[in-house]
Amino acid sequence: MPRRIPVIDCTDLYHPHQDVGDNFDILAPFAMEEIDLRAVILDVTEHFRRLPEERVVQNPNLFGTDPGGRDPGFIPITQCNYMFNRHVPAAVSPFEPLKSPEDQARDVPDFQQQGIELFLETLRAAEEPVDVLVFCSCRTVAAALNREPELLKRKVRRLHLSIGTSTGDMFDWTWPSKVGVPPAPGSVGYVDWNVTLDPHAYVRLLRSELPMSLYPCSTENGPLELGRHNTYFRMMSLAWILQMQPRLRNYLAYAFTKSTRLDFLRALDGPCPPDAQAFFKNAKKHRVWETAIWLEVSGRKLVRRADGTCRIVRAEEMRPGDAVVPGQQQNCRLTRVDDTGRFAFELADTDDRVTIFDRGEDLLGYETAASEAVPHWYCGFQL
Ligand SMILES: [Ca+2]
Repeated sequence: MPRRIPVIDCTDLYHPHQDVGDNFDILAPFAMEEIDLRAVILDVTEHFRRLPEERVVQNPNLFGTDPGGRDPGFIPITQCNYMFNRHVPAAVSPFEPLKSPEDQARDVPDFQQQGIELFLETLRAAEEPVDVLVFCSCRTVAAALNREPELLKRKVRRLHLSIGTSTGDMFDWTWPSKVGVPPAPGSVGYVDWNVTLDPHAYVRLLRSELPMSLYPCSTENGPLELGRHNTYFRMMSLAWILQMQPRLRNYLAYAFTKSTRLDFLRALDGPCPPDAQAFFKNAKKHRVWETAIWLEVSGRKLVRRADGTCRIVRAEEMRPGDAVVPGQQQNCRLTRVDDTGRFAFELADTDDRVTIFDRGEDLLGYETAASEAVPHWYCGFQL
């Protein structure tokens, strides 16, 4: 058994889901035996808890039509702990954005400080530096950094930020009021969703001295465009989920169909509900931003085999003739970070303190490979 990689996973995982991709993605660190998942920070934004008529402040950059009525994803995390027989702790972030990049969030209710405390406690207890993955806002990590900068300097091996916009001249441009997100393709200067959730927090981390790998979600045209430096790809079918290990399949059925069953652990046993079977058979699209991060952290590779099939494999599973599909981190230098979370970068040869995802120019090749390999990877997950 190789060294297990200690990880803290920050995710805006909700129940019922806001982006079901987070419910989908959290299976990966539980399932990969080389990943030692030490804690989950549930990133919560009050906007998505409230019903539309309850929202005092309308942020035009977040879905105004979002139905709200959800809570942090304790149910999916409990389901994962139950299925994988683990006791990974989870705690919530503050519910509102930081008020400045220096904010320590000490004025929020105690309940909402638990994520920051869990994050700091997990680092203190770690015998070696930890990889910190952020698939949401940077609120908890930034507040923790503001509280204990020396601790993070010693105990964070690297930040992996699945956030941001990869390209474009986006500076000195402000949102017109009443512009919804995501804006139509072609609109100028899209600021990524996870940045919008908490701009000060992202700016704080970008301007910090911590080692970090950047995995932008969006291009300047939005989150649903394939670009050289963003991680997005589409899967065109979910029928393969019906081939997964039955409990894992039922977990995804519960999440995707927003099941209202109160016996949320028993719901993982037994056959797949008919409505979920129909949903998976008919689903035509699933959006993914997270795979590149897990490949980087685990050291696994996305390969195209000699026979043309694409798989996610461990280094020792590589075969002669396997070609690694481009999608690695490249050293870079941040040349500008503005107060809204926009950044500019240039690729650099030497310093690897900051790196950025780079999948080259064959964007459809990456999507084809990833959308074939991820289902095989997930169907191999065992309990
Ligand atoms: Ca997310």
